[in-house]
Amino acid sequence: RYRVAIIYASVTGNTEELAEMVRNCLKNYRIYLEVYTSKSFSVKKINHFDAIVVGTYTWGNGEIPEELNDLFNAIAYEGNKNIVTGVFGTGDSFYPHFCGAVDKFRDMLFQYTDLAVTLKVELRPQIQDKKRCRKFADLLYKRLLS
Ligand code: FMN
Repeated sequence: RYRVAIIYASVTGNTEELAEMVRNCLKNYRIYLEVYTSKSFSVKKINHFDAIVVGTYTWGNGEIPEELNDLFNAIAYEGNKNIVTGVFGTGDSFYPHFCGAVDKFRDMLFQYTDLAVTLKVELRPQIQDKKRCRKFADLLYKRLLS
């Protein structure tokens, strides 16, 4: 079984809810799944996983949250093309850089890992986002198999 980690940061709970949705969808696959907040995850463990899924909100002017900087830098530094990755996030389209942190992770993960999938959600995830989460999980798993 593949080892998969979801690592997320959330202040007001939107990204946490989305992480829960993604977790529920990934449960349907034959994987070992572990869920961490950015604070509970040690970046030394990155290479213990076959896939890493990052969940992020967006701060400032399209910025990555402070508490995800270590993870961002560690993944870029390790540069492991064998690790399958995905990134999901919540944001507010009121801001000029909607889910800017997802874009920043996407560009880095594409360069340094085997990026499989991304997902952006407006604020709190809704029922209709479940379908998008299922697709997210499916694309991630398919990349693990390929
Ligand atoms: N959302 C964006 O899409 N782009 C932004 O640039 C952005 N900047 C923000 C700046 C501040 C000061 C605050 C309070 C929110 C900002 N947001 C932005 C919205 C949050 O990313 C959004 O509310 C998110 O769902 C919060 O996630 P959380 O509930 O997991 O903490």
